[in-house]
This record gives sequence, C-alpha cells and structure tokens, in this order.
Amino acid sequence: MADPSLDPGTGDDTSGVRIDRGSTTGMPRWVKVFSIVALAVVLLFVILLLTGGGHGPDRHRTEGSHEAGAPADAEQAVRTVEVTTLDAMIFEPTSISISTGETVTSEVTNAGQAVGEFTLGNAAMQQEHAEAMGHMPAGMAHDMPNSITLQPGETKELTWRFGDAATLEYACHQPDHYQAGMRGEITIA
Ligand SMILES: [Cu+2]
Repeated sequence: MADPSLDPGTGDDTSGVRIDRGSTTGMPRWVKVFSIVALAVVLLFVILLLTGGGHGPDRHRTEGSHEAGAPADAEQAVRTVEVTTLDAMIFEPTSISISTGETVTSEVTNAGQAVGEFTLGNAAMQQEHAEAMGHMPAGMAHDMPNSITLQPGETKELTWRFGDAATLEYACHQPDHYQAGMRGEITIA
C-alpha cells in the first residue's frame, strides 16, 4: 500500500518535476540562448566601441598627419626653431620656413603670464584642436601629438617631421586667442 501509493506519488512528483524541468529547460533554453547571444552581442559591441574609440582618433590623426607631416622623436630633428608665446596673443616669430621632409624641433617658451599653447598643423587639424578645446575649461591642457600647452615661463619642445610642400599653421587655442590672431604660418618648400 505504502509502496504503490508512494510510487505513484513519487511518479507524480517526478513527472511533475519532469514537466517542470521540461518547461523550465524548454523556456529558459530559449531565454538562455537569447540572453547569451544578446550578452555576446553587447560585449562585442562594447569591445568594438572601446577598440574603435582608441583607433578612431589615431586613424584621424594619421590621415591629418599624412599631408601635414607627423610627430617625430627629438633625436631625429635636424634643427631647432625657437618660438615664444606672448600675452599680446602673438607668436614670435610670426612665420617659419621649413624644407620638405625636414624634421624640426620647435622649442616653445611662454614669455607671458597667461597659459600659452602651440598647436601645429593644417587648417583641419587646427579646427579639430579648437573643437576639442571648446569642450574644456580655460587653461586646461589637451594632449595631442601636435600640440603643447605652456604655463607662464615654461619651455617645451615639439618635434615634427614635415612632409610635402604645404602651408601649415602654429596656433594657440586658448579661449579666443586663435580668433584674436594668435597664429603663425609655416611654409614648407
Ligand atoms: Cu594664446
């Protein structure tokens, strides 16, 4: 009595469990598969975003550098050009001449009381830097391979390998300085 009653009971329980298992395994399998796929897609997307975020600006810089030259090691420089930033929102000198393919170190000194900046590049690179600066508080440094920020009295160097004949600029993108004319011309010929 006990055995048969137990057996069906157990059988019911087992079948109940089986049904539960069947339903839990069946439904969650879909859910699990979808969850895993969704998670994988999200992870892949995040990885792509992170990788893309790292590569995007680099690729952009490389494109810009291709026509405008590229950063170089200081040891590769064949000469040094001294540039001074002044509070009058001007550079001294106001223009530099460079030979095509020449690697030059710009030794920039901030002779003023305001934060100075020396950003090298073509119009597109200047625009790019100006936009980046626009998202930052005044006086903040923005690290880019074509730009140095100088505190009052500070001297820093930027070595650049210039490319083909072109006209580039060096400019200061501290708020309103570029608009005020704080820029110089680099003639590569
Ligand atoms: Cu300036």
